[in-house]
Amino acid sequence: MTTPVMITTWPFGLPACVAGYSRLLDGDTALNAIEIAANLTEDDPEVMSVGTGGLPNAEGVIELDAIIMDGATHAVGAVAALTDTARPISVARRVMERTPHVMLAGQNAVRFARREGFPYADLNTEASRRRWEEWKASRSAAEVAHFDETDASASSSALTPDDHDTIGLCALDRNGNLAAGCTTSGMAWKVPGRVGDSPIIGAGLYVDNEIGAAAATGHGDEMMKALLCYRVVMLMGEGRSAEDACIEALRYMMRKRPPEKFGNYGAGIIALRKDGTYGAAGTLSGFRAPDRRWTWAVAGPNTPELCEGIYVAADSIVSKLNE
Ligand code: SD4
Repeated sequence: MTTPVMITTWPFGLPACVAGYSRLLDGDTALNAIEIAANLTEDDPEVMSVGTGGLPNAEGVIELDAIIMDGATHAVGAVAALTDTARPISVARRVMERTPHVMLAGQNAVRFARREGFPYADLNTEASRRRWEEWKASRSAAEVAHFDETDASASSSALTPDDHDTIGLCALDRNGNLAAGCTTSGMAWKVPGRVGDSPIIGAGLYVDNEIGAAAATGHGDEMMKALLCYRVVMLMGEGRSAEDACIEALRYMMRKRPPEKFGNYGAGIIALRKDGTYGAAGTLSGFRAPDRRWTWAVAGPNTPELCEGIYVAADSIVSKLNE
């Protein structure tokens, strides 16, 4: 019997982490734990970056990206730019289980969801609509996920902690099987039709049941250029610890796309190895504002807890930021 573990991105992921972990303790599969946990966050209107109540695109429409991957079968399902439908990760799971395909997008993903019994849902809440109206009136510039001021002491006035944060989840069940999920409303005020890294296999997540799992959050347009999660899992396969693999993958990304040159973007990855050890890392850029720390959640035998960092720059590793 394997000791179960569940990890998620961000503090708002903690309740989902705990809920998923309790399913794992009950003997449920990693795949079910991921879906149930992700649904909890997707249904929470207070989380304005995932599912219902997420921040909309530039036209005020909420477009959701989600993916789920089952280590036991190496199967994967995803939806991109899904509108008017709650629980996108469950639609993604149906894509995985009921079609021969990996991803459905846009209006045909919506049609598929309806056929599978997912009803129409107005995803906007009063708060998400108000935020969009405010943005529309001001059209303030810095509305891109995890771009931060170059001055480490400055907090971007346009960013708040709830602007854009994907929940990424990794789980290890009692049978030693891994699964992962990733679900988001993506960048607020994005160009309609824009799809981020989250629903892309290898970018938003990756699982190899013999090695481990990884899931990501941050500036998807940059992160997907490095296929971060695939890279993390392959590095763990070479014997790296989860944390080392995350650090190395982020360094690769920053060598290819230096934040100083391409915008001070942020990226964070969580990783869980087959042996139950786990770790994470985030970029120093994009996550150094006082209100935007890289924090992730773990539920395991001696937890749940929130962990901060570690932070990676091209030339340094910082385990924690000074207050
Ligand atoms: C995206 N990666 O759509 C997502 C946004 C995100 O934390 O993760 N924000 O690019």
